[in-house]
Amino acid sequence: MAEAQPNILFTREAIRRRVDELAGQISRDYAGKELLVVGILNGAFVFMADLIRGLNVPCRVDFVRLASYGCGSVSSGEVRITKDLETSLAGREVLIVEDIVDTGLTLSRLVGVLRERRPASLKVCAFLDKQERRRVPFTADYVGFSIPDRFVVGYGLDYDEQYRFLPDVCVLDQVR
Ligand code: PRP
Ligand code: 7HP
Repeated sequence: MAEAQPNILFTREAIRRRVDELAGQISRDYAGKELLVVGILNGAFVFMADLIRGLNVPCRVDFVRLASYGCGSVSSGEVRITKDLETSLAGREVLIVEDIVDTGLTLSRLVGVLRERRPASLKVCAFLDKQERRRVPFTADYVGFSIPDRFVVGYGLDYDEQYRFLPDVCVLDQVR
């Protein structure tokens, strides 16, 4: 079978404009405060790098890596931290940055775990949101783009660890 060809859904220019808007909104919401921006590895690293460079408030960064348990391609909703944060969250304004919310399992679980660490506030900024795919209720505080149920790659998002380097977000529907 021919290899799947990615088709552009969001160009790098459209992404830049939207990320700048998000950074402006976040800067206004956190004016006078210092943020701790927590990126979820691996997918969020490209978005997070652009987002923090648009902020007008001071921020620290840290990263967490998660592994989800499941049977085949079906997630059980159990999420294990395989690389934990190195920063205490107690009393800090924490913003989790994620590349995509799909079933909602990853973020609903992570938010629960991090809330127990007593941050002053805890919000989520997701670059993409696939609401049709939710298996648990989850609403991000900031969303770059809502998208339909299409498999997308690029701008940090992968298929089997490929395509993360693409500067545009592309649809790769043939993989599902
Ligand atoms: C992907 C994506 C999100 C998660 C969203 O991570 O980056 O973290 O799935 O899915 P959910 O809402 O259904 O839980 P993945 O485990 O593929 O790791 P990656 O970030 O390294 O690509
Ligand atoms: C995870 C994920 N990773 C890459 N592209 C998508 O469309 C995805 N949905 N959930």
